Order: sequence, then C-alpha cells, then structure tokens
Amino acid sequence: MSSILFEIKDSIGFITLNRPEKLNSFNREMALLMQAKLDECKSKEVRCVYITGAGKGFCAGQDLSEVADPGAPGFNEILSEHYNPIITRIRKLEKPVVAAVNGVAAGAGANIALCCDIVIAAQSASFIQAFSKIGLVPDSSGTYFLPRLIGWQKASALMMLGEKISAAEAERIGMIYKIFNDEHFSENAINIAKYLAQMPTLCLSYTKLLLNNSLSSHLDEQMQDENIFQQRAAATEDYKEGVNAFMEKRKANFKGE
Ligand code: LHQ
Repeated sequence: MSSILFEIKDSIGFITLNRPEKLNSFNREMALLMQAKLDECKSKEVRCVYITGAGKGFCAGQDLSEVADPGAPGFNEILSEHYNPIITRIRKLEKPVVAAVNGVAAGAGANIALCCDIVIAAQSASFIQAFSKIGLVPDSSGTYFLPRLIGWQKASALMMLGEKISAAEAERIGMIYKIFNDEHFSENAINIAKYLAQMPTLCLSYTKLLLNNSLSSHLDEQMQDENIFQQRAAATEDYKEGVNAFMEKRKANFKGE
C-alpha cells in the first residue's frame, strides 16, 4: 500500500497520509511522494486540495525510527528535501488547500497542517509542537506561521513547553478555523472542500497570493497589490458570471476561469 493515497474527485485533489500504524509520520519516500502529489494538484482539473490522515492520527511528524537509522538522511537533507518543499508547494499552489486534521498532529505534521489555507479538525484531534520534547527546534515553517496565527506569547509557550492542546482549544485561540464532531467530521470537512472547488478559483488564488504577501509587506504595498489583483479578478470569466448571476437572482456557475 502506498504511503500517500491520491485521487481526484469532484474537482478536489484528495491527499491521504497513509502510514496509520506510525500515525502517518513521514519517511523519505512519503515526503517525496507528497511533493509529487502536490505537483499533480497543479492541474486545472483540481480546484481545491484536501489533505487528511488515514486511521486515528493526522500526522506525527518525522518518523523517528528513520532518523535513528545509521544510514538515515541528515537533518539538512530532511529539511531541505523533505519538509520545506512540501510547505513551499502548499503556499504556492494557486488554489485553496484544506487540512482536515482527523487526529493527532505533531511536530512537522502539525506545522504542515498549519500552513494550509483552511485548517479544520475533528473534535478528538489534538496539536503538539513536539520538537522540544526530543531536543529539537520547531521546523516546517512553524516558527513563521504559529506566532502569526496565535500571537508570539502563545506560540512561544506551546513551542517551548511542547504541550498538547485539544482541537477545541486550537479553535478558541485561532490556530485553526473550525472543529466538527467526530461522527460527521469527514462529511463536513469534505463539504467545505466541495464548496471551495465550485468557487471562482482564480480569485481564490489571488486572495492566497495577497495573504502570502501580507505576511511581510507594508500597508501601501499591500493596497497596491490589492489594486493589481482586483483588476485581474475583474478580468476573469467567473467575475462576469458572478455579477450576472447576482443580477439574474440565480446561483452562479463558476468554472475557475
Ligand atoms: C511513531 C511516531 C513517530 C515513529 C508515533 N515516529 N513512530 C525534522 C528534522 C529532522 C529530524 C527530525 O524531525 C523533524 C521534524 C519533526 O517532525 S520532529 C518531531 C517528531 N515527532 C514527534 O516527536 C512525535 C512523536 N510521537 C508522539 O509524541 C506521540 O506518538 C503522539 C503525541 C503523536 C501521539 O501519542 P499517542 O496517541 O499516545 O500514540 P502513541 O505514542 O502510542 O503512537 C502510536 C504508534 O505510532 C506507536 O507505535 P507502537 O508500535 O508502539 O504502537 C508509536 O511509536 C508510533 N509513532 N509517532 N514520530
């Protein structure tokens, strides 16, 4: 069985982390496969990406048995060839990426989820910046996104203490968007992806780009960028369709063009 399951359905690229016996922790093969599947999601056929885990966990970060192996890839290789390219691909993908956190998300597994555009979690899921517990620093873009999501103090404490927090607490502090009860989790999470996949994809990609830029730009630059991307959005077929549908009091049929 492949360590990453992939299918395209209803214009959604479904990526399932699939090493359930190891809580879907990453080894080299799985990390490279994840990159390849994210690349496949560049296809126009895919209008939303949905990442989840098989079994009871979402992802426990690095497979620690792999790093303990004497022939293991070095730390530089692991970060520059495994995790960082995954984060870059998710942020650069010109469509929304949903993390559907079905269970525990630890270490790099938590941070991969947190770099996604919309993070939803099952009520029983949890998040842990597990790095300090094994003598490592947070990676996979955690030190970038976490303080921006929840503020410096909470990020600093969660990263230093390595405290596990519940999905409900993660929602409360703004680390994630929403939780759903376990029973209807995947149905509700997939409904969000289905909705996104029917939206004006180009406008969502411009929104993503603007948000990416806003993490490091100034007000004047940001408003200039909004001006540029608003003109691009206004030139899309979906904008015409959106306004026509509003005037005609009908549901818009967006094509992502
Ligand atoms: C695992 C793992 C795992 C292998 C559970 N590996 N087997 C970057 C640079 C280079 C190198 C290092 O890494 C990184 C990035 C990182 O991600 S560093 C952080 C690595 N991850 C961790 O330190 C988390 C380790 N796991 C845990 O703390 C717990 O397993 C959590 C809190 C995730 C879940 O706890 P439980 O729900 O109590 O599950 P469990 O501990 O019983 O785990 C279930 C099984 O999964 C168990 O196997 P077993 O054969 O005993 O049933 C674990 O050994 C295995 N597993 N995480 N990362």
